[in-house]
Amino acid sequence: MDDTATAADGRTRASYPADFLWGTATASYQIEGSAYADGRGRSIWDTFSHTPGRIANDENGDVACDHYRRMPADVALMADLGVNAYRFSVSWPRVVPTGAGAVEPRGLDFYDRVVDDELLTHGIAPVLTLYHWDLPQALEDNGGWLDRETSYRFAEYAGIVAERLGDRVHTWITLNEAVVSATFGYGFGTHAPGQALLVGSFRATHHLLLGHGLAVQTLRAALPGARVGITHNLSPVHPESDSAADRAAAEALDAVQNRTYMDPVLLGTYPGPGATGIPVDLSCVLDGDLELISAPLDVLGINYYNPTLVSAPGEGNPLPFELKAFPSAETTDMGWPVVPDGLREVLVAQKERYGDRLPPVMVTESGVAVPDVLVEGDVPSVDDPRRVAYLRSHIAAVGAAIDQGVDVRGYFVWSFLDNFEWAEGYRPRFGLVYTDYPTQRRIPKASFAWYRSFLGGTP
Ligand code: IFM
Repeated sequence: MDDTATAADGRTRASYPADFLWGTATASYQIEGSAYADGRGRSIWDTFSHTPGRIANDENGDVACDHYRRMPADVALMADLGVNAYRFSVSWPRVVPTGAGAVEPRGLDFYDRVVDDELLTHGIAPVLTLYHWDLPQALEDNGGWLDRETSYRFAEYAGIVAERLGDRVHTWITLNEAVVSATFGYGFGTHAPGQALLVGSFRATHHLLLGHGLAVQTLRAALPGARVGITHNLSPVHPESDSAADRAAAEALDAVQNRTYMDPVLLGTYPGPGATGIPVDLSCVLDGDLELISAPLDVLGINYYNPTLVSAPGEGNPLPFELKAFPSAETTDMGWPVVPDGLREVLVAQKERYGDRLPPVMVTESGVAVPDVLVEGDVPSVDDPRRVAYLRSHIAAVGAAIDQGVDVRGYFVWSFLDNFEWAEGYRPRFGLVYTDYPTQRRIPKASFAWYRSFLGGTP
């Protein structure tokens, strides 16, 4: 093995549990394209991205990485990478075009081919996310996640996918990052469906989590042996100083962005206005909801990108905290600080906070956007040493968390391919594989070679 194909602290793949899942991750709207193919319905991201001014350069996911048509070759490349797991999401409007009622068999056929013909044939475990933000537009037209009925439609859709793919999926993830769906989609309006309700977005938060609970119930009934979980995006929150006011601000933001999603799932409670300092209307939480939402899980997915720094609010700020720039030597193309130890910290913090209620954990996303440059030549190449360093340091952080007693079972690099980065469009490149959008060529980057080598292949 290449000497440098170790984590930053010298760990090798063999330093991690033998059955550890080493994977990579994508999401349907970000890579598939073929937005009008095979009976696929509209999603809120089709509408949003076709609304002028919403996405950088008015880009959209109509074509994206053309993965819907190139899927077998993409999975073959993934097999060459040497991963033993792949996290992808199913597009709800591809399977149930209007979100309820008629099922589109060609949509299910596609995911059946992904799982059976390609992933399992190559010995790659399918980790399937049911909802990575592409809500059918027809459901949004009836209120979207602000409407309780959407939670029930989500559970029905989960049952449809379970019936078709059930026994072959290694791990089911209900929702990806409910905090982002609710906060950016319904709170600030910078993501689809573009509603800026601020504190009123809590209805979306609750109905997303209720949808999770109902989907877990459906999956358990349909697939008694299934491994089921949810993925949250967590960020450790640091106070700017040790003052009581700054520490209180950090606790408030931690309650808003982390505990509002973790507590209901693991403890069956919301932190509430006393902890968040924000007057949330909890009237949408009905009797029995939290019991459903907190049904035991087999796995908890954690996506980590960066920590957050806050101080007490300044004059005129109505919030109980004020965001500050986190000091770091390096900032990504998303403007995020690079702080590898934050991954260890956030994993250990969950163990400390939730104890035995925390199920085994998987890092379902970890990765970095850097300004990659394609060098043409006999063999086109992309040298991305910053991504290699990022992966080495974050994989080491996972090892350190395991040393501290956290039961981590997997690590998934975000992302396999450069893809549609939501409101930022195609500029940020997160992939191990460079997507040359005009030609749809795939060019494995130096980080692909590094990960391949770490996983035991030749660089
Ligand atoms: O691209 C996104 C992904 O869809 C969800 N988690 C964060 C990634 C980077 O922003």
